[in-house]
Amino acid sequence: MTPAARAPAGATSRAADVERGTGGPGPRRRVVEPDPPFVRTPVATFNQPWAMTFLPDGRALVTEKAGQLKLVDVRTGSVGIVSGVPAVAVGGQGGLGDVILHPGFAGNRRIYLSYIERSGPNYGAVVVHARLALDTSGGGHLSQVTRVWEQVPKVTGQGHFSHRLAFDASGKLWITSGDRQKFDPAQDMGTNLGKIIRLDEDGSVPADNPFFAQGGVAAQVWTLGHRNMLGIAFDAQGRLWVHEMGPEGGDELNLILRGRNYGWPLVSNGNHYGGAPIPGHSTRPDLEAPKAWWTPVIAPSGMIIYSGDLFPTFRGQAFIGGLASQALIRVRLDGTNAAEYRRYPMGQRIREVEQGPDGAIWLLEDANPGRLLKLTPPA
Ligand SMILES: [Ca+2]
Ligand SMILES: [Ca+2]
Repeated sequence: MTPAARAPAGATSRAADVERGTGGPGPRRRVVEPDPPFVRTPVATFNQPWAMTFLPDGRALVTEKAGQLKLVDVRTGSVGIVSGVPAVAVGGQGGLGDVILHPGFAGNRRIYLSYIERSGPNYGAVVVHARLALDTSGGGHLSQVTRVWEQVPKVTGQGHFSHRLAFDASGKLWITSGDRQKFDPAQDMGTNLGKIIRLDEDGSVPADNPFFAQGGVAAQVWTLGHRNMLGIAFDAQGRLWVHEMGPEGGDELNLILRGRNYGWPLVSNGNHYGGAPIPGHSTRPDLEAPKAWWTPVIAPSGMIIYSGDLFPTFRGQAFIGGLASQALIRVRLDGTNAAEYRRYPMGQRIREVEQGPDGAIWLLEDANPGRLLKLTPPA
């Protein structure tokens, strides 16, 4: 068994200096950061957990791929069940996916879920909202389940759904829609596969979307040319960052700009599986190149851009969970540039990264049992 918690042995002697700007003219302050800069504490376990989000009361919702929505009291580790989740098609990379709160959750109790739906031999991601009622025994129930979006068309196979969700500061709903391992749909505006989607909270299409005039599913599209995007986050300036899995090499972190084409499958900094070459991003300056990329791959599966107080030296940096890399990848964002800064081995595939209300960082392991880990500064 893994130890319950691991102290950063020799943290002081192996301390790494981290530079931090003072925000004004004058000498930069030197801030000493322990290495690693956090201790990890397991809090609960789940069956292949996929995503989590915190409620205003400090508890958290956790999705499990097999279709269960759980409510965890992170102070005690006790876990309850939220019933009323729609039937989910489980298999391959698909099942119950992301969970986020409506920006007005405190008043309307509305959450958003993504999951996979089957139609005959075909599959596709759908997004619904629902009203969450909590009971007094540590669980809850969903009602008024209402569909807001779906992948078009449903196709065979159970990979590359993406289906990560986020709200921006203006209340628009963002959805990552993967290429479903079908390649060409990412460049086909007759589908919403391989795209980043921007909608109003009820699923209607904002008239200022870049392809609104084309109608159909094209009107939903903000950007195209994407592969499999499992992390989406806004920075403090409102810039949208999305990471995507490359094929054999070429994982990407992209800065998302209105109406742009991010190249898949025309260009990639990786090759097809088996080695067949794909032209690199540098061959097509008309297509948006990633701000950071990884070969060998990290298999990025979830991301936050840190904004809390508990880790002052983390602010404004991205933290990405890695599946194949079994690591937490720390990326420095400098305006519109990005570069990996540190990599922390976690010994398990990391599926989800979340920031708690007190600034702690929370991770979900992609396993059964998969642990919920709390990362806090060393004492
Ligand atoms: Ca989350
Ligand atoms: Ca690309």
